[in-house]
Order: sequence, then C-alpha cells, then structure tokens
Amino acid sequence: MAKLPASLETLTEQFGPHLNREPYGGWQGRGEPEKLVKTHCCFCGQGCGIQLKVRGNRIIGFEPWEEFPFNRGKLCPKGVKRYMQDNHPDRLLHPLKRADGVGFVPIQWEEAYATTVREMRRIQAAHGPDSVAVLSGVSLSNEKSYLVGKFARMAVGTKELDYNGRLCMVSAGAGNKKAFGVDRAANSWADIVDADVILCAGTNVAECSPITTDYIWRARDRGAKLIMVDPRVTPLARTCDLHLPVRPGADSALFNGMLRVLIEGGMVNREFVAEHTSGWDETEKAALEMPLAEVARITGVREEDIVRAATMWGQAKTSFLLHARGIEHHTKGVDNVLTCINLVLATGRIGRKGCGYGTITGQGNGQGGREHGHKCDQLPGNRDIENPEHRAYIAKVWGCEPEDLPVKGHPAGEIMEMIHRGEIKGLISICFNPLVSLPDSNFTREALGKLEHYTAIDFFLNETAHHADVVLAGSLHEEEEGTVTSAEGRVNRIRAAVDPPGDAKCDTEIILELARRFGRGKYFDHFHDSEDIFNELRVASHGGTADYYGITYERIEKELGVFWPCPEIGHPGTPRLFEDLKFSTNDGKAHFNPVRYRPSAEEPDNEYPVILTTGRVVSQYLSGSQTRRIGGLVDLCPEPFIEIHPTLAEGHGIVTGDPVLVESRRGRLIVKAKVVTTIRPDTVFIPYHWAGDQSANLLTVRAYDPVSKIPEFKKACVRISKATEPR
Ligand SMILES: Nc1nc2c(c(=O)[nH]1)N[C@H]1C(S)=C(S)[C@@H](COP(=O)(O)OP(=O)(O)OC[C@H]3O[C@@H](n4cnc5c(=O)[nH]c(N)nc54)[C@H](O)[C@@H]3O)O[C@H]1N2
Ligand SMILES: Nc1nc2c(c(=O)[nH]1)N[C@H]1C(S)=C(S)[C@@H](COP(=O)(O)OP(=O)(O)OC[C@H]3O[C@@H](n4cnc5c(=O)[nH]c(N)nc54)[C@H](O)[C@@H]3O)O[C@H]1N2
Ligand code: SF4
Ligand SMILES: [Mo]
Repeated sequence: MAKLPASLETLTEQFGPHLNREPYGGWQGRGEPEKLVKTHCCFCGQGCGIQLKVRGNRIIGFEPWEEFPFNRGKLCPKGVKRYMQDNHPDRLLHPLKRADGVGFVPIQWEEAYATTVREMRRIQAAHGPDSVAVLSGVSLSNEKSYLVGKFARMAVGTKELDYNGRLCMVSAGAGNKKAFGVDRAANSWADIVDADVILCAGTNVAECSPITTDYIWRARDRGAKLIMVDPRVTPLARTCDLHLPVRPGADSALFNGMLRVLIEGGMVNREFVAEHTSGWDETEKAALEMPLAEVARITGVREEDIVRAATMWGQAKTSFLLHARGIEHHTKGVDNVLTCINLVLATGRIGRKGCGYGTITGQGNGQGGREHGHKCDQLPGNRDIENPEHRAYIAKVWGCEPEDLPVKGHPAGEIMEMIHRGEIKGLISICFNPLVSLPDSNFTREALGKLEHYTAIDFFLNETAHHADVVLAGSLHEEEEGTVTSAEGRVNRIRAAVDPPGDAKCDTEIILELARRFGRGKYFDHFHDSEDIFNELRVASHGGTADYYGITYERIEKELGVFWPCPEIGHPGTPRLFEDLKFSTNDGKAHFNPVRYRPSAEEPDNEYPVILTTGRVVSQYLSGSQTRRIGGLVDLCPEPFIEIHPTLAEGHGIVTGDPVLVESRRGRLIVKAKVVTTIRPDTVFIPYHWAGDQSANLLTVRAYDPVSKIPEFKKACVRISKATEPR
C-alpha cells in the first residue's frame, strides 16, 4: 500500500483499514457462491431478472435467471458487468466532508448528520422553508422514492422537490395523462409480438432497451413490418422495412403528415373515433393545415416515404407504437408524444391483443419513481398536489393536516436556475448527477458553487458530489429490499443480497435518521423495514391512477411481477390497459389533441449551422458515474465521439479519428470524429455519458418544454471544425 499523507495516517487509525480501499480483496472474492439471489438489474427500465452470486457478504458474479418471463435470462453488456460495482475500489465507505485544502476527508456519521441538519435549518430559518431543495432519482426503488418524497415534504418541509425523471420521462407522462388520463405503457410487451406493424419513434432500441429488440424480432419472425423514425440509422434501423430519417425537432410535423395521409386515404377508424374518443375535429383540422410537400420540407423525409409509412400503419390489422427520448427530449416533447398517440387513436388500435402503445421508460425505476411522490407537482399514486381531494387523502395517510403539505414546487431545471439566482441556498441530493446530466454544464457548475450547503447521498463520489460539503455513503440496489416498476408497468421485487460495506449505510436508514434529526420522527418512526414503507405506499396509492394496493411482496415473488393498476388484494393486475375501452380521463374517452408544428428553441443559422443531437451507447449508462468505473464497459466505448456524415466531414476536411472542435452558444468540446453514413448530413450526434471537458452537456441548451419542463437534449445548434489541439 502506498504511504498515506500524515493526516490520512491518523484517519486510518481512526477508521480502520477501509481507507486503503482494498478491504474486500478486490476481485479475489471470486469462486463458488454461497448463495444465488434472484433480483433485477439496477440499470435501465427493462428491469431484467438476474441472479447474483454471493460469497462472504460480497457479490462475486451473476447467473442468468431464465424463468423470469420478461428477459428469459438474456442480459445486455451492462447487466453482465453490473455486479462489479459492489467490490469497487471507488465505493464510498464513510461519510465525507469537504475540508479546505485537503479535499474530502472521512467523518463519523454523527458529524455528517448533525452538520446537514444544522446547516439546512440555519438556511431555512434565515430564508424560509423553500430555500432548501431536495433532488432525487429513479434508480431508487419505489420504497425509497416514496420515502424521499415524504421526507422532503414532511421532514425538510420544502416544496422544492424534484427528480431526474424530469430529464427523462415527463414529456411522455404529460402526453399520456392528457390523452389517456394515466401515465403508463398501455400494454405489456407481450402485445409487441402479436403486432403486424411496429413503429419506433426516437428510440435506439438495440442499444438502450436491448431486450425489447427480442420482442420486435419475435414479431418479425411472424412477418411484422418495422418502421423506424430517427435521424440516425441505429443498429435496429439497419434491419427495418422503412426508415424515416427525420430532421431533429420535426416529429410533430411528420406524425401530423402521416395523420393527413390516413384521413385522405380513408384509413381512419371513424366508428372508434366517434364512440371512444373526443377532440377529433380540431385534431383533423390541425393535421390538414400543412400540405405534405411542406411536411417533407420541414422533416427532411421524402413525401413518398411519409405516404408509405402512413399506409403501412393505416392498413395494418394490429400494431404497436413505441417511442422514447428521441421525440420526448424537446421543447415540444409533449406535442410530439400527442401526435404519436393521435395516430394510435385514429386507427383505434389499442386495448386488445397485438394492439398497443407505450413509451419505453428509461431509468431502472423510471416508471415507479414517477408515480410515488418525488415530482414537484405530484403526490403518491400519481395524485395531483394541487387537487384538494388528493391532498386531503395523502394528509390522512401521513397523519397530518392538508395545510401541512407543501404546495407545488419547481421542476429540476428551474431548481438549478433558482440555485444560480441565489433563491435556493441549500441542497440535499440523492441518486442524481446534474452536473453531467443537466443541459449547459458550465451554468450548472456556477450554480453549485453558490450553494451555502450541499449534502449528497451516493455510493460513488459522482461529479456533482465533488461540489458537496457533506457526502453520505449510501447503498447499492442489491443492498436493500424493495420493488421497482419496469417499462411495462410490471412491479418487480429487488432483493438485498449483501450489506453495505465499511461504514456505508442503507439509503433508507440515512433518510429515516435525517428525518428524526429534523424533528419529524413521528411521521417516520413506524417504518422498520422496506416492506413497512411499501405497505404505506400501497395505501397512499389506493384510489389514485397508479394504484398498487393489491400488490404485496409475497404476490410479486409468487407471480414473478404484478402489473399495476391492481386496486384490490384479489385483483389479477393489469398487463393490458383499456381492454374495456374505458379510459382514465374525466369523460372516460381517449382524447385527441390537436398539434401545430413549431420550431425548436434553436434552429441552425450561419453562425451555428449544424444540428447537434445527443444520446447513448450500449455500454455506458446515463451520467456514466456507475459505468465509467467498470473496465469491461469502458473498453467497449472509452470516450465520447462525434458521428458526422461523410458529406459534412469532407467539407471540413475531417476524417475518422480526427479531433473535432464542437462549439455552441454555451460552450466548446473536443471529441474524436466517427465519420458514418448512418446519420443525416445536417446533424451530428455525441453520446453524453462523460464528465468535465468530455461532457456533451457543455453544448446543450437550457430550453424546456412548456408543459413537461423536459430539457431540449435532442437539439442544439453548433459549428464544427477540425481541432488544432489533440483530444
Ligand atoms: N445503454 C444504455 N441504455 C439505456 C440508458 C443508457 O444511458 N445507456 N439509459 C436509459 C434511459 S434513462 C433512457 S431515458 C433510455 C433512452 O433511450 P432512447 O431514447 O432509445 O435513447 P437516446 O440515445 O437518448 O435517443 C434515442 C434516439 O433518438 C434519436 N433522435 C435524436 N433526435 C431525434 C428527433 O428529433 N426525432 C427522432 N425521432 N429521433 C431523434 C437519436 O438518434 C437516438 O438514436 O435508455 C435507457 N437505456
Ligand atoms: N445531453 C443529454 N443529457 C441527458 C440525456 C440525453 O439524452 N442527452 N438524457 C437525460 C436522461 S433521459 C436522464 S434519465 C438523465 C440521467 O441523469 P442522472 O440521473 O444525473 O444520471 P445517473 O448516472 O443516473 O446519476 C445518478 C447517480 O445516482 C447514483 N445512484 C444510482 N443508484 C443509486 C441508489 O440506489 N442509491 C443512491 N444513493 N445513489 C444511487 C449513481 O451512483 C449516480 O451518481 O440524464 C439526462 N441528460
Ligand atoms: S441494462 Fe437494461 S437491458 Fe441491460 S441487463 Fe440491465 S435491465 Fe436489462
Ligand atoms: Mo432517462
């Protein structure tokens, strides 16, 4: 072991051998497992079943879990390597505090808790309860999501609570609520297999929802046709029947154009529209306003391809429409979603076998996390924080008065702006890395520098936590019991396989202790384990649109997942919504929504002529704080790159491997060129999983959808040149 500086030597005496960062023998722990634990992958919303191999209270590997029906043993590269986080040398083993001139030093839990609570209460006493914000994340289980929501509102007593799903699921959620009154994929993935036409809009299925590929292939084995809408020819698009290379930001025009073709070709299911929907006339009018030639000009998709796509969709007997962040990460993300839903409703293909619709939820618990209470505008069960009846119900469950519940707060992006303006001065974050994941990272960095106190809860020291005053060493997915809800709406059981290492603690324990120290133990002291929290969540969600009341830990294990809504104990759960063609809206009908195309926050001009879009690669996950630490995944994609079409590259004398300087109105970035024919010539693509001077979000724009408040990650304008400095 390298010699530690003197100050750290004393700390080693104080804290024991964890400090040499090799307390568990690294990978030496491999060998035959003592037990196999059936649980789920911690990464994306596919929620794959996996068995973890455990020996000596450490995870030493994995085995496929073939009986789990969703993925039937299949895993993507991230799932295969996820177990390596557990013994990782970067794992936080103690609470830390930032000390002048020394960086972070380990501290005892007593000091960590006391400092956090003292500082937050000091800030609130001086500036009011809402001067402290809580930012959360949906890699957290349903139990932890529920607990964080209750903690922010009842213990910290702030209205400023939001979560990283604001960067992810909210456009789909808002669109789904408007159209259907409920925010969930309308079908389990089983219906994909029976669809004759599958339309995927703005989703890189093979890399980002890898197991969904298997469902699509099974449909194609039966002869199903696949249409993909993406400015890039993604791996799955390379095999599709029709690829529509839409210009980023033009989806609502494209789907309106397709609706126009359906109308003019007599392919609208008039009977379904009349009986089961409202809002058709206005929607039809809006779709007919723009001639197809104009649609083709705006979208960059050939007129005949729009007609072909619409005809394929219109004539199908069964169909499934899937979309993801490619259409949702826009200042018109909700509009884009609504135009997709309009296509589904116009053909009346919903609520029966092989007829479906869904957004592909991104994060591990992106679905459950957005239902149970850490959104700024929402209470558990997908209840509305501004609805007096909903407030009264939750107040009763929580044992408080409705007036004790804070009102609606601000979405995550606005919280960061309020921090920048000095209106919010204290921050507690858990499971969120906004310095890497919010748009315009230079702005986020400035904001973080203005906080009077910041406490972060994580198991790794992510880049945002570098700016924290106190870091609380929390727990991995496999260190606590709980549930998560997958993209399909299936509530799955995650299992505690090992204990947190060193002095790290379970997230739940940390939050409960903080709640007590905030003087609000009476609202939390009845929680003795995760199941207690889940049981309160069940009651809190009862009667809401996301009703979990009938779901129990025992049932989930026996039935290998239960689909919500499940309002009663004897209820079988609901894999397919709307089978009775009753929708969860006020009038019981599905709602068409008229949409008129409008431009994005930034459109190309002479100064910044190229469209930048951002997204993912298969081997990295989100801000990369977890996957950039796993060698096998880093090897697959060690650094960001820029995809450029040969025509654009040639104009700048750029060949593959060249360093490219990319500049926007916010910042600059140098990345290596990948010259590919699989992208539109007016568009470049950079994956966003890296931090610091490798971060795509140095370039992106702080512009938000007016309804969902999602950032416009999928379109910013840049200029490119061959860099004179190396990458
Ligand atoms: N490997 C991997 N898998 C993941 C994740 C990860 O980080 N890594 N993250 C998970 C999470 S949280 C999420 S949200 C999902 C995201 O899953 P996806 O949404 O599938 O992934 P993205 O790469 O963000 O974007 C999808 C596609 O949108 C396209 N696109 C860009 N702009 C537009 C546009 O204007 N219109 C259309 N139609 N398409 C456009 C891009 O070219 C890209 O291929 O993935 C989940 N799964
Ligand atoms: N340019 C660009 N930016 C984007 C996107 C894009 O497509 N383009 N996509 C956006 C999307 S869709 C998303 S979802 C966001 C994601 O952005 P973030 O949520 O900021 O990304 P994560 O990497 O999930 O960061 C989560 C942190 O939580 C920690 N964590 C994970 N699980 C747990 C847990 O159980 N307990 C605790 N205590 N901590 C945990 C991880 O270690 C990590 O440090 O990024 C968004 N940003
Ligand atoms: S990252 Fe997603 S697709 Fe890959 S194994 Fe995990 S849950 Fe499955
Ligand atoms: Mo996401």
